[in-house]
Amino acid sequence: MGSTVAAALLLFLAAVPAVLAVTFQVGDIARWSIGVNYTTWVSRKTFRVGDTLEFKYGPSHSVSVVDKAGYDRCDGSGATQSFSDGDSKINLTTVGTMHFLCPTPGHCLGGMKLAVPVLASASSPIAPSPSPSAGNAKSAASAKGIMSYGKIGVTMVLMYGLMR
Ligand SMILES: [Cu+2]
Repeated sequence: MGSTVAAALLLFLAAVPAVLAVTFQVGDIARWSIGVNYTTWVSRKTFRVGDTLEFKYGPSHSVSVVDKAGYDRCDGSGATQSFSDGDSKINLTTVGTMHFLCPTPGHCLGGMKLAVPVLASASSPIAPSPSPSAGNAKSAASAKGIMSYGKIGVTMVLMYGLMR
């Protein structure tokens, strides 16, 4: 019995990181191609450190990691990383905005540009915590609950004493 509980606990602990880290297929079923609004695609999602972007695309496309200036100008000449294997997985390792574009001439202007805001990982200690006042209100409420249980307990003991 004890070992079953321990095994279940281990399984749970092992499963947690897999649940927290997400792989996003860029563009979903539209993949990485011309004519997709990646600003809209990004706006519907939350990206965190530890997540992965997966770009899937045909042979006419590539993926370049650029800075904001390159993204704004559709200029891939300053790319820090480039991929053209058709299925590129890029880990989001730092907080901030990552910029991508397709360096094939005309494709970035055709919409193949992506700016992904990366937030701190959900398990990170720098993640926002509830405000102190909310925490106090919550503990006050639970203290009140404990007090009323205490009153019921005392009342029952007194009644038991009277009945004897
Ligand atoms: Cu392209």
